[in-house]
Amino acid sequence: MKKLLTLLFLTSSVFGFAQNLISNVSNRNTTSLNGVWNYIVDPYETGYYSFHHDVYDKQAKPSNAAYFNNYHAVNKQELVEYNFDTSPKINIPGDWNSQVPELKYYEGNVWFKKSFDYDLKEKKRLFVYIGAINYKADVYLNGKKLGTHEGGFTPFNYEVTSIVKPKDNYLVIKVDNTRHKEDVPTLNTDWWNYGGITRDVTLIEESASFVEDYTIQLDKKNQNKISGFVKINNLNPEQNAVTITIPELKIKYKAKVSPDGILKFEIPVKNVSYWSPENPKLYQLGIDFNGEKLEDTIGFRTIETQGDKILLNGKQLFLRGISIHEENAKGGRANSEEDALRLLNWAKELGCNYVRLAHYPHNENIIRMADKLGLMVWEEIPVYWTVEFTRKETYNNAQEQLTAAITRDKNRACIIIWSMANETPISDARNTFIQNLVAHTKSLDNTRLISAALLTQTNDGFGTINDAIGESLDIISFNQYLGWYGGNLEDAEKVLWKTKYNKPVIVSEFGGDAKAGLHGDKKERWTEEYQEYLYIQNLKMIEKIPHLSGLSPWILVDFRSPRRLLPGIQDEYNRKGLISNEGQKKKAFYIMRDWYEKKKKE
Ligand code: GCB
Repeated sequence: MKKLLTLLFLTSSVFGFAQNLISNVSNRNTTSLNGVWNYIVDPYETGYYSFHHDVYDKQAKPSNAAYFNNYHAVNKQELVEYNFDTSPKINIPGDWNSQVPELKYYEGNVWFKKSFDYDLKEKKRLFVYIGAINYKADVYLNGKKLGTHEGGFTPFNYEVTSIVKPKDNYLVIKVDNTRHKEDVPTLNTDWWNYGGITRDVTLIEESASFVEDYTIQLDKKNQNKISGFVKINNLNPEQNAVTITIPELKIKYKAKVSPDGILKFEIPVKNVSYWSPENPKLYQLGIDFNGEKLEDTIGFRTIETQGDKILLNGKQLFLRGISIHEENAKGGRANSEEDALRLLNWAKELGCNYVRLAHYPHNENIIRMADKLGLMVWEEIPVYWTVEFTRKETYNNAQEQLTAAITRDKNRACIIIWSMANETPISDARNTFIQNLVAHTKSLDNTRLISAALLTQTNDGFGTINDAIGESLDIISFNQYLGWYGGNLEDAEKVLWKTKYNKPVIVSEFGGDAKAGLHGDKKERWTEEYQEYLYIQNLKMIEKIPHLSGLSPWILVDFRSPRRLLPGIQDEYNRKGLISNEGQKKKAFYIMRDWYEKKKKE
């Protein structure tokens, strides 16, 4: 067994890939490594490359100069040019831009170190789980490389069973948030490139064989059946019995896991109280395996389209939404439950039953909070504007981010839509890229709807939605900015929309900037009155869009963006929020709230 684990570890460290993702971390036996970490800003990657640019972690002989070795001089004569323990401190999780004033604009390399003790009992296994690092992470424990991970908004984990010691472990992570054309996202985004370890770092302790992942959902075609799988990590064929319990539904289902470690199941159910915004019912679930119980709270609902309608639990509904970026009250990356409540309570106040979490997978806390509060969710990956659609590695990167998001969140009833992309320019390569993502999503989860925020054209008083990728999507979503990037607000009502698809339509974005507290004429840009008028006029037009099934105006709260530089007005904030970053509601907030109030009564 130990040999097998060592082999597994060696394989992963040689190739440096993240291992199978462990899901439902918050209900496992964990130790948090959040808190104060030391950091070293390393613009020249001095701790990673020798002076002739050889990579230290590929050299046979460990170098004391490599930062991941966390070396300390043994006498006063020795030359060592770094020291984590006397380096500055930072809070993890947290981006460096909002915590360290000198690093506000920094894009590059920073090393982080956390020391800890851990008493791992015989036969137990230990994993390091990292919620997200933006963008690239090289992770080392006690000088050994665990792997490299790319993608700023998805979790990953590594087994450290054979490396961890009872005392003085040092976890060292090199984080690089340099932007590259071939990455996902690419060079250009309308949000701040917050760098750092932006989500929780957790140690997970497990037995030799354990429940790594599972899915449990109402069957898409039969509401009297729950189906899914349980996946065991390192199955021992002698101990293969799993029991799934949902006491409130009187379910106690026992079965044996097949030798490949997977149990596929279908369980009949009766009298389910379906999850919905009005009734966000979550059931207590238990998965017993080898004398250990993994718990979760899970809601059951169906989501489907029929012609141009969206049906939740068989009933038509309108998505009263709002778009949200993952930003906290201080202008940094959000992560905590408190951050989630701040944003989602505002969405509720606006009258929403739905949120678009743009433009990348948000943290798990906000997803779980939406599940509890009864807010349906659109989850997205950062295939934003342009990426290198013809490049295979770029596709693989996008697909990996999608896989991690689905693996983490597939048991949350709140998630109803997986979004593949935002405002991507039409080309054959882009179509293939998105079609492949759609096929991949369906292979992992066939219970939810698939969409992408598309671009449209408005000509001669007509708006047309004719992007060919619509064929592959369940919902036709598009962003449009009439009265902000073009078009005449007075005439908004006269603009008529046409689409060739008999599918539900969502206006995934519309809006305009206003500086909270700036007042003037409705024709004066940046004033609250302009934004208010823009909402009034856009809503008159939107009401008439054929097949309209929902909206997510852009955006709930003003957010930081390096593209928004107008002094005295934008000051590095995109001001399209209905609420300012300081929490002040703008006039348009009330227009949208009243419209949703009216919509509720229809
Ligand atoms: C868009 C993008 C969004 C931008 C927004 C804007 O179409 O999808 O990320 O922030 O426009 O404010 O221009």
